[in-house]
Amino acid sequence: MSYETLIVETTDGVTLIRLNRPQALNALNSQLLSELSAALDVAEADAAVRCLVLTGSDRAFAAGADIKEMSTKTYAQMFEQDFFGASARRIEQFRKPIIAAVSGYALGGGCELAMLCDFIIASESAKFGQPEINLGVAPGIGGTQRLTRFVGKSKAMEMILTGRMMDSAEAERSGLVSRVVANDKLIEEAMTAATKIAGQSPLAVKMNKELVEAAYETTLATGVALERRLFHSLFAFDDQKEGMAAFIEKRKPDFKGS
Ligand code: DAK
Repeated sequence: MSYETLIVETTDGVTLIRLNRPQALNALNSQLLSELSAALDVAEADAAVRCLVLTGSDRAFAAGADIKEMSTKTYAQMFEQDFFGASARRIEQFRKPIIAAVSGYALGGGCELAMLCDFIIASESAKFGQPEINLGVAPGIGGTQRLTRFVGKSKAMEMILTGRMMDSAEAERSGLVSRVVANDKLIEEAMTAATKIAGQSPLAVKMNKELVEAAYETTLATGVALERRLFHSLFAFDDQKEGMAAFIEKRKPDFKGS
């Protein structure tokens, strides 16, 4: 499949997707988001793909939704087209892990896109923000909800109401990103993490992902009960026998996804 706004390559079970609209700092327009959904469909259907890395350029992960595309839209058009709704749901429902590797600006829809991924690795140059207030609007792909869950009410409220950006050190301190790496090591570090995930049991990976996601959607008691059930169910798979036998025999496991 070929794309105009993405560069997609797969190596050793990991698909690396690069947002590629450099002239607009990777601003998210309808074409880019529909190509991203198509690339996710391809990756979901391919059993050889076990993990994804989503990245941008050194200068920008994505500087937000494309303001030039959005500026003249009417309420009726936004509502009727369910603007960005389908693309956001496609990412939310993607079952394999996606790591966001963020350098430069991750603003507005770009920050929201990074937060839709399963975790974020940032480079030292990363800058996160929800500056929609400066345009007289509000975040529209979950920013008010997800940023608040990541960094707490006070910091989220300040960032969303003032449009202030957060640098990578602050983003790590406040729990928005899992870690910060040198600018020239970003892709290498993200690919190393993704390759590690790609070597695990794909069944166990999906169940672990679902369990961590459930922590945001359920009560503690319900989440813990779900975890116990899924833990039990993992004993139905050959991969559990293989993982534990490999430990006992002091060898590397060979997970088959069965
Ligand atoms: N959209 C379109 N073009 C953009 C852009 C954007 N978000 N950000 C940058 N560009 C373009 C610039 O217009 C410029 O293009 P030319 O003028 O050269 O043609 C080029 O990228 C380079 O940008 P600058 O010249 O501005 O570069 P600087 O280094 O000076 O500044 C900057 C970089 C990132 C600080 C600045 O470009 C900037 O402030 N950009 C806008 C950031 C922003 O406001 N982002 C939030 C956008 S609003 C919804 C879903 C989602 C959303 C809304 C609704 N629904 C589901 C309903 C999301 C909304 C947003 O994300």
